[in-house]
Amino acid sequence: MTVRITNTAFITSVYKPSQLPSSGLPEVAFAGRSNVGKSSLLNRLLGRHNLVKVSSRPGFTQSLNFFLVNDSVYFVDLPGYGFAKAPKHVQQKWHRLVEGYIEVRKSLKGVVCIFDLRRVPDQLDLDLLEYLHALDKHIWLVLNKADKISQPKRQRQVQAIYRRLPGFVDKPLIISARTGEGVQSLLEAVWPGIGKV
Ligand SMILES: Nc1nc2c(ncn2[C@@H]2O[C@H](COP(=O)(O)OP(=O)(O)O)[C@@H](O)[C@H]2O)c(=O)[nH]1
Ligand SMILES: [Mg+2]
Repeated sequence: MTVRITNTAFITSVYKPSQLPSSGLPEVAFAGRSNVGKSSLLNRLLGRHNLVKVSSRPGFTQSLNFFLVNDSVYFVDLPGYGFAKAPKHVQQKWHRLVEGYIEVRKSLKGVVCIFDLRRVPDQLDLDLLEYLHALDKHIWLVLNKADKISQPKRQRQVQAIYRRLPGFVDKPLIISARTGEGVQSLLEAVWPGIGKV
């Protein structure tokens, strides 16, 4: 199945759960550590450079950004987690906002979790996967920045990451938001899980 994104539009930014738009459409959220390439991936998926702002203050942007895709699905950009320099109140706000969305949103079909192919997942990454699994949300795991690793090293790194992943996670897709590698495969993995096109 070839999935083609024909139109996209920015809909709204949500700063607290009470601002969530009413939704009759299925949603897919995108989660990742600050700097993992979430905005770059979304821009590439949506085929629009800079539709999703690349933040100059990583870890401080605390909003859910809703994009309407093909008039049928919302892609929701979640604020990045794990930015060490973010003050405690910012981290608490992250939890309130993200959990207040994920835990109540019936139309949220699943979450694309973006990890860095060069890093072995740590406890914070694993906590995210466990949290989503406990809430019965589908997880599509992708390993980004593949272009930064030479082919011979890749397989070893992929194995090291696999070993850390819980059994409920499907085989991750290897992608590069920079070169576009794997991005169409991600779209085609996600689409059937959303419902109608
Ligand atoms: N080499 C490489 N760099 C990337 C890739 N994806 C993102 N980046 C870079 O990583 C940095 C953070 O990207 P950004 O999309 O802002 O990350 P976010 O904080 O997760 O939204 C930027 O300098 C991007 O250009 C990728 O696949 N390969
Ligand atoms: Mg970003």
